[in-house]
Amino acid sequence: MNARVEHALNDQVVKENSSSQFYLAMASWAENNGLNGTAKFLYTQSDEERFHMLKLIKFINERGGKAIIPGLTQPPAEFKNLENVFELLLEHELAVTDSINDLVDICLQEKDYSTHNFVQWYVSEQLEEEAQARTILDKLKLIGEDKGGMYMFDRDLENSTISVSTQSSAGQAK
Ligand code: OFO
Repeated sequence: MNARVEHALNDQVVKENSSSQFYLAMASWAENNGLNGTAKFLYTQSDEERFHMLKLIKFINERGGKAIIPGLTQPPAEFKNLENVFELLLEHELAVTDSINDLVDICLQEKDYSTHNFVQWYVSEQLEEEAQARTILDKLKLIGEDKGGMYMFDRDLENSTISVSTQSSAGQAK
């Protein structure tokens, strides 16, 4: 495997790992603040990010590279409020998108078209996740301080079809 591509893929492993830990911390915070639907959604998101990491690890190893398993970084334990959680989540996703775009660029520069093809799955995933985070943030802005609205939001997120899209992408991964 091309060394520069291998290095970039391993960098992406680190990022997916940190996404998983970050969303796990958000899920735990939500659970401790009575937002069980949001917690369920974020626990699923965290699992999803771990799955993204595993998909990269397997790809690197199957292509003759060597996947490096990263250590865990301590994510924050406290968040200001739910809006702040999803603002941070969107900000994080935007940074991951930049990193995926860099990866695409490196694949093209190195003429590694099969990795380029593999990475397209992550390009679509990022589009979906950014759109999802923006939709949730818009809803939270509408709700503002309305406690009844927040109750409904949390209940809706628990039953959200958003988890359907994450399951279907997990299904593609094996
Ligand atoms: Fe890994 O999908 Fe976003 O970060």
